[in-house]
Amino acid sequence: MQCKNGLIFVSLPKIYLSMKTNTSIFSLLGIIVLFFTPNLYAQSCVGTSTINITISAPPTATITNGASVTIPIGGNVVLTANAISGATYEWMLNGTVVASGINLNTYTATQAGSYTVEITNAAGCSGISAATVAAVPSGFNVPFKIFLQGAYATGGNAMTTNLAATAGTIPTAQPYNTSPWNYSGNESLSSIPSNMTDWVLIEAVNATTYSLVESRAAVLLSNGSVQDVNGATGATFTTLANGSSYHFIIRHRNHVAVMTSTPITISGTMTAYDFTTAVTKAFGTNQMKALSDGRFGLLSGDTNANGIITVADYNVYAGQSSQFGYRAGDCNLNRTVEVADFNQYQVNASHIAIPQVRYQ
Ligand SMILES: [Ca+2]
Ligand SMILES: [Ca+2]
Repeated sequence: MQCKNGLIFVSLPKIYLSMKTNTSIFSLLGIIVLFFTPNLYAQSCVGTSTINITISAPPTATITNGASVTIPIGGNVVLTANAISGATYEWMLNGTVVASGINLNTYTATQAGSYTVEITNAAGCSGISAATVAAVPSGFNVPFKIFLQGAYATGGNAMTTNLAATAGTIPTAQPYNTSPWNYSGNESLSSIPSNMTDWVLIEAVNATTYSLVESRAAVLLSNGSVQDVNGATGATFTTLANGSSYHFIIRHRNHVAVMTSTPITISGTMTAYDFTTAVTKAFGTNQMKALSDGRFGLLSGDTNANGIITVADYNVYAGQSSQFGYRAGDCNLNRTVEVADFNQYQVNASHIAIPQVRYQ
């Protein structure tokens, strides 16, 4: 028996030879001929010898996870190869064997790199899979669910995407690089997702002193989910400590900022902190608006984003009245500054945010 992808070396008796030249071994004939000597055919044949060569196809080796996977920090991804009973599996990371054994068709990957698996079947033939490249993000993805009152127009557990619907309205670069945020992060998008409601700015703060630790601008999707510009679910923070706890502040251009009512412990596999389920999910008293269907969202109308809804916010609105586009005075995020925006400001006027999130 010989594997199809191997070479056959035949020791030829000096004078007696008969070759079976069927199709399946014909391609090997060229190799064999190299052993011939010119005077071989001149000798008399007095017998025959038959070599039976069985060509066995190598096993197919496939890592079913696909060409790439992402391993959460501190977590793992189980890679799975096609199962062949009795076969031996050899898992490799960047070409170095990291695990091997019979029927070992899974491997728990914890490190970044290029994974392949070589499968050797019971006949001794082997095949090597295409690589699965595993990446480990350079930070923690902290997920949230957030609704904005102004964009929660019709309920249904989803916000509007009116800004994204008109190309060029939502900037591709994060917009929090001006006062009062003055956040200089370079988060940007190559294109605006059609299900994007707007940008939000998320801050991790010390769990006891509330001092700022790290900021990240991220994409707020219409379903309330926060998505990092790198595509991860959640906002990616790179300096937070695994196992440590932080409060998180959620800021939006013209809504009142909120903070998590409890600290969140950082890990590689975090579940979303859902602000929408109860007003108490926001630190302080009545810091969110009851929406039309029992959910909760950030209060609209803080057009200067300082954490207090006053006449100063009205003045921003009035100064942009009838304007179109990406405007602070567009409290309901429909791309037009109009009376409906004033109405949102008016019902929330005099609201005061907790001191931890206010700019004054
Ligand atoms: Ca204000
Ligand atoms: Ca509007």
